[in-house]
Amino acid sequence: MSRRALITGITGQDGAYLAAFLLEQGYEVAGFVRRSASAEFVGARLKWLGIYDKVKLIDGDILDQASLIRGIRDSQPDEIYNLAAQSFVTSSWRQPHLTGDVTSLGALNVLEAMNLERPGARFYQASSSEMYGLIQQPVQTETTPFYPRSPYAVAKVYAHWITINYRESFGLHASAGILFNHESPLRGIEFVTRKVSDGVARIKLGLADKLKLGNLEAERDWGHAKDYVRAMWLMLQQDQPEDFVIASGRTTSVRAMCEMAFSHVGLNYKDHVEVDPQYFRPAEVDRLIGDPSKAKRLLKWEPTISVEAMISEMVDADIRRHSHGSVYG
Ligand code: NAP
Ligand code: F7E
Repeated sequence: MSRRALITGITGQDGAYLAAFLLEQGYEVAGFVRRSASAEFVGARLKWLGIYDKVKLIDGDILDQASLIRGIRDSQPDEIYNLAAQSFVTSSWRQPHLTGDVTSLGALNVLEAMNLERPGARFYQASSSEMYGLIQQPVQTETTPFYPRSPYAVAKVYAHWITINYRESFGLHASAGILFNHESPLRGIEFVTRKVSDGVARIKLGLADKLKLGNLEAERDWGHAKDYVRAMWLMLQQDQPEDFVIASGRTTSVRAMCEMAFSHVGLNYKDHVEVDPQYFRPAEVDRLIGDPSKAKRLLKWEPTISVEAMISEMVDADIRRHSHGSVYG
């Protein structure tokens, strides 16, 4: 009999790639979808990957405990991946309370529902490198202290520790993956890599001339979402639940990423990028770089897609998207 997985956040970037990966492994895949007045746009990423009809979508909101309990009872999952979050850092200052509810207490709601209905299942929590914030060590590992710098990151610290607490309190097989930034053509347009790939495509096609960005000196350890969802699954295949840093081990500035994206289509970013202070953050995370040694050693996980290859793929996808007028490629 095939194994069953349940994903919160299945309509997001990672949820879509994870669903595709699990289907390839032979899983039955279900995911929670919250009510939207624009139902025709729900599941656009799943459609782009050609798997919309292969997954079971269950009505549920991470803030609605009863819907989580019902969904877990009905789908009887062997593995539960908690990816749902208000995940855009900038929005977390504009909607701090909502971010706290969804991103921190949402994780608690899923853990509680699992503990009540399916305590033998395995649980994955989507923790984030944003928790390191004002970095306390030059290269961040599983033991580096956290110093969160946004309401989003503070909420993720709660979700991270409540996952560990439920593992230690109730013996749940619950693991947290501390994932560094990962991107793809399915990345939301508000995040900087996708904003840049979309901007490059528009400029190349003559639809725009300038791209306004914030802090070009920020540095991130970027990888590809396809590689990172594989790591989530590998964590749940371990006999013992544990927490892992998933990163490439290399950091790139926003400026250097712009240079990669524009030069891919023969343009110079200096001719098009303008700094606009409206995109500066109240508190910035200047530099992140992760050490994935533990994941390499225990999970045998390795990233396979470089930041250059990923940015080129994203620019090409956005050029196709603008040429064909489709949402995702
Ligand atoms: P994303 O594209 O923003 O997707 C977020 C998902 O959460 C969407 O499916 C969204 O549904 C869902 N969601 C939001 N509020 C919800 C609610 N109240 N009830 C149910 N579902 C809700 O994020 P992502 O990039 O795939 O990231 C996945 C997870 O990993 C997130 O928890 C994120 O914080 C974390 N993370 C991401 C990165 C990264 O670099 N991508 C790194 C570390 C950690 P709608 O489609 O309805 O909005
Ligand atoms: O910003 C700078 C910005 O919004 C990256 C989420 O998935 O990864 C993501 O969070 C950097 C920041 O991602 C613009 O100031 C400059 O320093 O792409 P981002 P993020 O904030 O790192 C972590 C791991 C998560 O967990 C989150 O969920 O780029 N930047 N100019 C800009 N950023 C944006 N968005 N837009 C700009 O115009």
